[in-house]
Amino acid sequence: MKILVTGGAGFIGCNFIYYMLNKYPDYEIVCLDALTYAGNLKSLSVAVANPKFKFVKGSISDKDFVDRLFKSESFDIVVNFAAESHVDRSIENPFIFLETNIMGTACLLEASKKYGVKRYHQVSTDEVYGDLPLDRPDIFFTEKTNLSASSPYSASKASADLLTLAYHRTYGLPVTISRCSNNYGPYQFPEKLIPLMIMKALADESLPVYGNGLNVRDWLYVEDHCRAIDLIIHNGKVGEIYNVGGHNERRNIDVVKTVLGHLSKPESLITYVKDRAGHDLRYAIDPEKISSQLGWEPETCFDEGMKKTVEWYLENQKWVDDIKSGEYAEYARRIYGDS
Ligand code: NAD
Ligand code: TDX
Repeated sequence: MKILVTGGAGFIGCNFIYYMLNKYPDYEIVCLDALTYAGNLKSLSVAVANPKFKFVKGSISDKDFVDRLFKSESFDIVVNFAAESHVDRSIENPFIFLETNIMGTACLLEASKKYGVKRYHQVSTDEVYGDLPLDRPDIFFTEKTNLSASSPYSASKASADLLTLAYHRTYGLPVTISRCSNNYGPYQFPEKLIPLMIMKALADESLPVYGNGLNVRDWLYVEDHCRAIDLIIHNGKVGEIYNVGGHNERRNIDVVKTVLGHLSKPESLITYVKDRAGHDLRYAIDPEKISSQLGWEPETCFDEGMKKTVEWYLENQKWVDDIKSGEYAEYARRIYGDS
């Protein structure tokens, strides 16, 4: 079995690569990643030493390059993690999100069709459903919830989902889609809430909480997401969407206080700042389908996951310092050149 993992130098992709190399020592894994600001080759340093793993630098939006790669490698399965993933950046500059998340997905779908991959899996997000009201804790996103994206990021992800389903309906491409809630864990780029707050608390800097801090996110430890994707690509039904989440809703302010608690830092570091434009109020996944059909359940509870995450960041401060200094970007240029 040969699997293409795109975006594998990013947070969830690199966790997925380690998960798959450990679980399936006979599988070959090829990682395609453009090494944008969010891609870090150092996250894959252990994988690079594995003879079953290969790293290829390139963009999923480069149609000819993607075509050549698919022709030469004959992939059985494609798992597309590659994306511009940060909502705040999409508000600043939407166009790169459209280029990567929509056109990049189109290039992968086209090559998957042309070279007959057995499964194309699109890693999507619960943000495609928009948001839920704070005063209705009884309602959740199901796979049948209407698409209602709020940000350029989520609109680009929703577009990619529609394109993926269209390739199934029109060309018979064997696709699946997963829509997961907020992930946290090792290797997450420190622009996202949890690692940002860990790094700022460690430096005794103020912790910027958007608006009133009452927005709710549904947090899942990254390894549980990886296990869900593994189950879907092996046992999921072609043409289907699977929501992934562990019924772990938290208000942002409570997540930030949990981080401070783990680091024994004072709550006086919290600073309320201007709200995010179009800020989604609440995300909450109903995971009944993946649970009943594929037997998936989350294994890591929030307390344990947060403990492991904080410990990882404490033990890997050099990983973060290199990102901050831009050192890893220079390293990647040295290894792979500018192209
Ligand atoms: P990330 O930003 O940490 O990583 C994205 C990776 O994609 C980086 O390595 C980057 O270099 C690479 N990339 C970007 N543009 C590329 C291009 N044109 N060609 C090739 N590679 C490119 O993102 P993440 O948090 O790991 O998210 C991975 C996927 O999971 C995304 O599709 C995201 O929408 C989805 N997702 C994320 C979360 C979450 O909480 N982080 C939740 C649900 C779904
Ligand atoms: O400094 C901050 N202060 C703050 O209050 C940041 C960075 C975030 N927040 C808030 C905004 C959100 O309500 O915390 C919440 C989480 O923010 P992010 O970490 O930026 O995640 P979110 O916007 O919820 O999107 C994430 O989950 C779904 C990922 O970034 C997406 O890629 C994924 O699809």
